[in-house]
Amino acid sequence: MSKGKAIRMDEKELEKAREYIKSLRNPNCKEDDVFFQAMEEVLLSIAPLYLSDPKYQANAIVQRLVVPDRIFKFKVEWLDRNNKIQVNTGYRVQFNNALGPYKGGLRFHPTVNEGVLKFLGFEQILKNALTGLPIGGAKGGSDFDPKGKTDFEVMSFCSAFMRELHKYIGPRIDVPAGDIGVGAREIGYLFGEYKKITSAYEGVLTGKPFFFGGSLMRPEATGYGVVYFTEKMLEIENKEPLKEKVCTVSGSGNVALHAIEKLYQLGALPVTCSDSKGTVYDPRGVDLELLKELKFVKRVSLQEYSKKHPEAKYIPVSDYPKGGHAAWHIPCYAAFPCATQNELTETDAKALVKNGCVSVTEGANMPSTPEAIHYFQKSGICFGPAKAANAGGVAVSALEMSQNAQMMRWSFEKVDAELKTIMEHICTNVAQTAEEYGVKGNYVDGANIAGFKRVADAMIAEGI
Ligand code: NDP
Ligand code: 2IT
Repeated sequence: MSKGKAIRMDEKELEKAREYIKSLRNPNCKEDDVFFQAMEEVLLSIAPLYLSDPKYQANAIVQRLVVPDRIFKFKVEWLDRNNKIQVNTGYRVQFNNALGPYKGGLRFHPTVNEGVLKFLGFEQILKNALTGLPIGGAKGGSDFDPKGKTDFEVMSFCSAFMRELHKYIGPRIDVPAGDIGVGAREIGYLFGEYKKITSAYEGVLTGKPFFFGGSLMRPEATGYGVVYFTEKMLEIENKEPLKEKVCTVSGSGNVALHAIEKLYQLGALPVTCSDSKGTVYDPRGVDLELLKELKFVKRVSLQEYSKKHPEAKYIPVSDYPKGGHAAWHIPCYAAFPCATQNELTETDAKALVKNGCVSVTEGANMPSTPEAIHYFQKSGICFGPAKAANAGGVAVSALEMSQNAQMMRWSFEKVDAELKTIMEHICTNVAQTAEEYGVKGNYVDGANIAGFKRVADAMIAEGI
């Protein structure tokens, strides 16, 4: 039951808030579109809290929260397989450390720019706050594309990237990890270079391979956590669990593969996966072992899937529904966007709802457009937003930091149990916060308010 704390903005106030957000941006900077998309959602969500307590305004929390503490931008010069010099741009956005050392992944993808990393860093602040663990928010990366590169080239790039990045990070300062294009291989090379430069064997990166300091379960954590979150959300919302239900998943990277793995473990039937070139629809259930081989070992396109399973359907991007993604047009009980930002549009949301989908949980960061989220909420289906639902990855990263600091290693079972507890706690906290602030069932507002409150209260207590 609502505790009556809710103070909603009327249309005039909403317009004022939108004007304020607009005033912060340079309209010529298209790069910032995704950052402002993320910021607008948060600022509109937190109004009931912000308006109910004058301390947030008195301490200029919004104005301070939307500006990163600092952004490093640097040149990365590296040698390719032909000994030719290549040049890329590297970044680290240290956004906010009110709750702990800066923490967040590194993305290596040609679409990386400052705007993308500001959006990811901003989301990371509230996500990390929701875990309840002592970690601040950051993000980094490069426009380097690991696709098609040899191991030597990836190593050469990672070493060059770390030659700059090491100046800004440290186990109590800023602890990067993986994201798109950065997995155990890249983290290994980055760690090796950091060690050579500093001579320090310390937990400066998470997502390390297990045999030199990584946590068991870190590779699985984001995908498993997304599914744990969904089970809890379905329970709270009195919906049937995932067992025996058809599920659709996008992506075929770290998050997607482990979400699929956990769905199988719970007796569900994941029937799709995708990459940047197309979608596989296998009605008997996606062949997980084949997927792992194609994506983690051979690193090839999903088109190869049909060679072993000619009966599965492969839908190239060119055949996608207009304005949409093929995976979301296949009937399912629960959907899991796990590839990238804005991959699930309003067109897709309408198709999902029309086909009877009951729940959507975001494994990727901000995969649903604002219009799609609005449509889900209007339709009354369960919607688990990224910053709550995919927090399992960074939560286990924080557990890796703990293990490194203690010079200890925990068992798979212990980390898995911790992860499940953390995800269930995040889900319950978000649902309760939404109810408390008069928006019962709205997990977007619940997550933004709960995350913001923890960060804002710390910022106030720490002063300027
Ligand atoms: P990976 O690099 O392992 O996989 C990314 C997947 O998404 C690949 O299947 C890739 O296809 C696809 N993809 C990437 N960019 C695009 C694009 N522009 N259009 C279509 N498909 C695309 O990354 P992760 O699985 O680690 O990350 C996936 C998402 O989850 C990201 O949003 C990331 O920020 C988020 N996330 C990751 C966490 C982690 O622990 N790794 C934690 C929390 C969130 P292709 O192979 O063709 O490039
Ligand atoms: O978006 C994310 O939460 C991540 N890429 C994981 C960050 C981390 O520090 O483990």
